[in-house]
Amino acid sequence: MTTRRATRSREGPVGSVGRTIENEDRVGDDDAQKARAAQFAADLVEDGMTVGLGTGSTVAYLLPALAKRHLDLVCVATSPATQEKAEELGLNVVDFSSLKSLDLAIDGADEVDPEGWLIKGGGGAHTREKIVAAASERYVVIVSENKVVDQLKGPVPLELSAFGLAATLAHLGEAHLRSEPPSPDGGLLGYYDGPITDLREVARWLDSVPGVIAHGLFPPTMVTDIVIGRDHDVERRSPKT
Ligand code: DER
Repeated sequence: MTTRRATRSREGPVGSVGRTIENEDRVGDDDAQKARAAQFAADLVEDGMTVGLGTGSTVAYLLPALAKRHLDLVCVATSPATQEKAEELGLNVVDFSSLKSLDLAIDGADEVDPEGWLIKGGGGAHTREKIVAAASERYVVIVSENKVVDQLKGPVPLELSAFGLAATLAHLGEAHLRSEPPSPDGGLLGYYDGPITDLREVARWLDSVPGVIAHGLFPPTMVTDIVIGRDHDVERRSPKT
């Protein structure tokens, strides 16, 4: 079987939730790797925890693995799709408006570099994912090995305010809108297409543009564990902070 490249589609994550770890032999290599990483992360969760649930095709393997543990958890979801699936599986999902912090969050990523910088947001949920990551004591990133790169390539997902959109795009220069519906919070989804050689500088600059609600560069300081699913095992890395 061939290993597929990472995709940036909003389709798939929810649809693939039915693929469980038991039938991983029947799915592609990267799916089996995602399932393995997801199972490893699900086993890190302890009874009584508050847990942030990410979005995407890797998290789609996490949800059933977590539900099967029948733990007493309070979960928050980073997207309506995750919320719907988690609730279907019997996980207790609450609104993320009153919890001040979370014990643990688990999420996928589009790209992971050797320092632990991430690109996220291929699924359009990076604003909520970043809020959840920042509120979590421990942030575990689960990926198949094709997500691990020597250098982040981009483009960098953006969520943009509709107000002043033309001015924001002009300010960003190399950026474009995605032909996708807005985020659940009403922001427009786009990509920053410019060079991202100096990640700290690009992240700082994108943070400084008022019309950018959030961008998909997540620094290593936000990440506590990177769990890489491989063909026969998982590798757990700590980011270089
Ligand atoms: O959209 C996102 O941020 C997702 O978490 C993405 O980064 C990972 O999605 P995947 O597990 O479907 O590759």
